Formats: sequence, structure tokens, C-alpha cells
Amino acid sequence: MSQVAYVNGAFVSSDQATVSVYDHGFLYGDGVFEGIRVYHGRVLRLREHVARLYESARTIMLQIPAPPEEMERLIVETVRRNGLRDAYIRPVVSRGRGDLGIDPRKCPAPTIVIIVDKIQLYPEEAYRVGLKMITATHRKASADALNPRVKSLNYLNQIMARMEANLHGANEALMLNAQGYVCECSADNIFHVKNGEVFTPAPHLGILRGVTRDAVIEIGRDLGVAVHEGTYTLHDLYTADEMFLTGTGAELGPVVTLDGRSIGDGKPGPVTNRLIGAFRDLVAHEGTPVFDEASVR
Ligand code: PXG
Repeated sequence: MSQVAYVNGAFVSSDQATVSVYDHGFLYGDGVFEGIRVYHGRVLRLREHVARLYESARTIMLQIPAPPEEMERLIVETVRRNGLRDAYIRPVVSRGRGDLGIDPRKCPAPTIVIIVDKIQLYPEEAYRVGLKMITATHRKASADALNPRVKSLNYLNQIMARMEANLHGANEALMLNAQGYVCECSADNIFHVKNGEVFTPAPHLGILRGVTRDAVIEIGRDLGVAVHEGTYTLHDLYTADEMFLTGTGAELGPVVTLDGRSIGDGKPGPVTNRLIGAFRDLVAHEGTPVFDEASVR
């Protein structure tokens, strides 16, 4: 079914939505984006996602021609026009239309697109029995090449890793940084559990600082579980009791094998399941209401 998308000031049917072939987002991946979720008619952590969008844009010197409050309003309005109470939102801001050279000075106006649709990243079954993961040979781009903190339209590094996962019949690929430390998955953050404590790579190692990651750190601490942000190797992961990934699209997904090794007893573990339950509670109560009746439920 066709959805409503926002494109440069107009709401259009997503079937008919177009951007120029000269758009530098298309030609060079020059732009930034976000992935946001709507649960029960409320947008989860809208302010945090929009703040990250503007931070990504700032680093690549892309001036978004509207203040963040206006972007928040546009996002909510696009969801409202779609009428979906549970959905995935994809705001994209590209450098805009230019010529065939890379020079961004040739692009006078950014392109702003907001897409709203459904998303399911991994099969339902994977959440029940757990995800299979491999470590990619492709390393994360280092922060001095293309900082992973910037959620840019350049996803080829991560896509190369995901293709490795596909070739191995795995659901996801784990990525290491150039020094060999654990960073994150191709499109999700990674956590492991050992002796009842939770561990996740620190942002300075070169990861996208996920909004879901931050929410899980918060939830864990609220539950009285120790959560550490540090530097970990594959050995730490192979010998963990439990593992899970986090992302807006993926939510919390238990990981039960990594590089052919079972993690713990090879089943989603108790700490993971507890955090999944607490995350479900959080999305049932938090968020910016889209529809008038959303606060009533
Ligand atoms: N790391 C990377 C590299 C990501 O792209 C996350 C972590 C999780 O961040 P949030 O803020 O969502 O908790 C992401 C975001 C896909 C897909 O199709 C996934 C993302 C973005 C775009 C597409 O799998 N994940």
C-alpha cells in the first residue's frame, strides 16, 4: 500500500515521490539520515533522533534550512498523515541537487525527505530462537576517515559487512575497528552479558551512538543491573554468557551464535529477556503523541 511521504515542502504519495538524478545524496551519498520508530501512536525519542540528525549535518557542514523544532513538527505531521500507529520513520537530508562534480558548493538547497512505513529487519523466529552472527573482515571506517558517529548516507562500509553475513547464512555481521576492538554490528549496536553485568563498546572506539543503545543503558541501570561502556575483544564476546544487539529497526535482538561458537547455552538469556521486557514497557509509555487520542490509549 502506498504511503504519504514529505518531499521538499510537499506531502505526496510515496509511489510518486521523486528526487533529482543530480541529487548528491544519490550521486555521492552526500547527506544524513535517521531511523525513528512510532509505537502505539507515539514517536519514541523524537528529540534525541532529531538532535543526532542535526549533529550529523553539522559535522558534514550541511545546513538544514529549518530549526530542529520544525523538523520534529514535520516528522509528526508525516506520521499523522499516514495514520500508522506503529511505524518506522526515515528522515533524509541530502546535499541536494548539484552538478556532476562532488563540490557541495554547487548544491544550493538541501533535499528533505521523510518516509513513513513498516519495517521488519529480521525474521520473527530470530527473536525467539536468537540471531546468528559472524565477524566481518571489513573493519569499521576509522573516525579520521569517516566518523561513524555521523549517520551519513554512505553505508557501503556496513553493507559490505552485511553481505558477508548473507554469504555465511548469518543474520548480522559484527564489525571491529582497525585495532581489532569490537565496535558494533552492520546496523545495530552490540551488548554482551557476563556474570549478570552488561557491557557495550564505548563510543570513542568508533561506533554510532545508538538511541536504542542509550535507552538500554538507562533501562539496565534503572533495573539495578551494572552496565559498563568499555573496550572489548572477540574473546570477551566468545566467552560471554549472553549477547544481544540493539537498534531502532531491530529493537533488542538476542544473539546466540558468533563465528560458529554458541554464546552461553545458545539460547536467549535471562538478562537479555529482562531487558527486552523492560524495553517493551518503555515503548508502551514513552513518546511524543501523534494523534489526539494517543494519550488516552
Ligand atoms: N549502528 C549503526 C551503524 C546503525 O546504522 C545503529 C547502530 C542503532 O542506532 P539506533 O539509534 O537506531 O538505536 C544503527 C541504526 C537497516 C538499518 O536497514 C538500520 C539502521 C539504520 C538504517 C538502516 O538495518 N540502524
